[in-house]
Amino acid sequence: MATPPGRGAVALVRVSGPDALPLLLRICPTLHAPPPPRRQRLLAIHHPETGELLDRALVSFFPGPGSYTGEDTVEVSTHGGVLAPQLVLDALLAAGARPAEPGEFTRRAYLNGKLDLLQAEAVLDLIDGRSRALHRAAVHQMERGLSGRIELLRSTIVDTEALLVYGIDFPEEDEPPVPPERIRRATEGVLARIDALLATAPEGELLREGALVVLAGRPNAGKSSLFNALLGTERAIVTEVPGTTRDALEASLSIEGYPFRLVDTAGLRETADRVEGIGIEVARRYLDAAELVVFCAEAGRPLGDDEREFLQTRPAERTVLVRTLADQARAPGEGIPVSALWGTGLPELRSVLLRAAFGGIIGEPGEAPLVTRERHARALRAARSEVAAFLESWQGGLPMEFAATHLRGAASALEELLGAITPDDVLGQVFGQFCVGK
Ligand SMILES: Nc1nc2c(ncn2[C@@H]2O[C@H](COP(=O)(O)OP(=O)(O)OP(=O)(O)O)[C@@H](O)[C@H]2O)c(=O)[nH]1
Ligand SMILES: [Mg+2]
Repeated sequence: MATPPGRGAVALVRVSGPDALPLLLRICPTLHAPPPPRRQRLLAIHHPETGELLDRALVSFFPGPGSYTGEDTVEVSTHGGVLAPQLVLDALLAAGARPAEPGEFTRRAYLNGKLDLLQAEAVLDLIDGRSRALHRAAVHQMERGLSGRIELLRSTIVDTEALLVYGIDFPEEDEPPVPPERIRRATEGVLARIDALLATAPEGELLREGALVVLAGRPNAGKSSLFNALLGTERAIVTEVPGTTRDALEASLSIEGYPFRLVDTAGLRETADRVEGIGIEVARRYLDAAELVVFCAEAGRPLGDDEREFLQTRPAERTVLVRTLADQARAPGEGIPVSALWGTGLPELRSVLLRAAFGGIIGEPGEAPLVTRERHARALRAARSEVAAFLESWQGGLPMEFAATHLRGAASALEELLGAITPDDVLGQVFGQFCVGK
């Protein structure tokens, strides 16, 4: 089943494999010959054993290898809802099909060379992504943006290796066939390009989960009001009673298409109240995990010792001081003045958060490839350390044969990234995240 269950105009059931066409013929008794490829036909679908009419559906046949999976594929667009698609699926199973595993269609496409592993992951991001920024990165990656870069790096490394091996095989040549300068330049260029890709990894990976932004400060500082103002809805309870928020509240927020997870927390103070104390513990755990902390202090009053200490113990580049209730103060003091009541200062705060969380990659997606998964970063780091090890042993005068093995190591790390040689458990991990039917 390629579409989610539930009420809808149409649902799509797909079959892939060498028996796709015979199975179709079994559930469409009015069809006596293969239908013309890649054309839709309206056909009656019957149960192969009982003969019961189940639906009238649009059916198309995609012969391999020109299909998504590279195999013969049949698509049946039934009426939507719960029953029609399920009964058509049951009919196909009765005719001899078996249910697909999660991600099996894309896995087969990958195994049949229709896309590489980076593209397969991009398909997953396109389906699961909730932010425009991740969508742009996924579309770019599906068009082989990252794959192209990785292939270029790999071929530079393999070419360099070939030059060295040539030198090893024909040592008696007077003229050294490989100018050392050329090797040095090529490998240093590879290092620089790997570093540029790796530099996008921390922010690229945030595109998937969203950057965790935690609102913190004393009770009554206006955290919940700011939370609501940023979200544009009255999610959190706001009162003039200090200690109103007890539990942490989390919500998704998009700033110019970049994903954030915004968290409102209990005000920080010494308390004898057991419930409030637990809430403050929860707040501290969020603070430890936060990408960014927005520290709220009312405008127009000097910061207290507790507040100064908080600010001093946190990394400055990941902490934003805002002065809340700015509509009530003439001189707000250090920090970004905001008024949740009037909405003033919110555009400035949004833009500071956007730059702090995604500054390194803003404007990049669509043009430059991004590293969006830990798997990619790991492979790139492995390739980088092999290339660095090569340079070191080569310049240190170690035997060529020995130095060259590092280049082989770097090339295979990149091949694994593309999925050219990939252990089964990696494949299981990648495709296990897919929904059934993709
Ligand atoms: N005038 C004005 N009042 C505000 C503003 N923001 C919050 N307040 C008031 O300040 C009081 C406290 O606001 P909350 O948002 O509940 O503060 P909090 O930091 O979440 O408080 P706790 O949950 O107790 O930690 C409420 O009476 C709000 O109406 C603002 O921008 N302007
Ligand atoms: Mg609150």
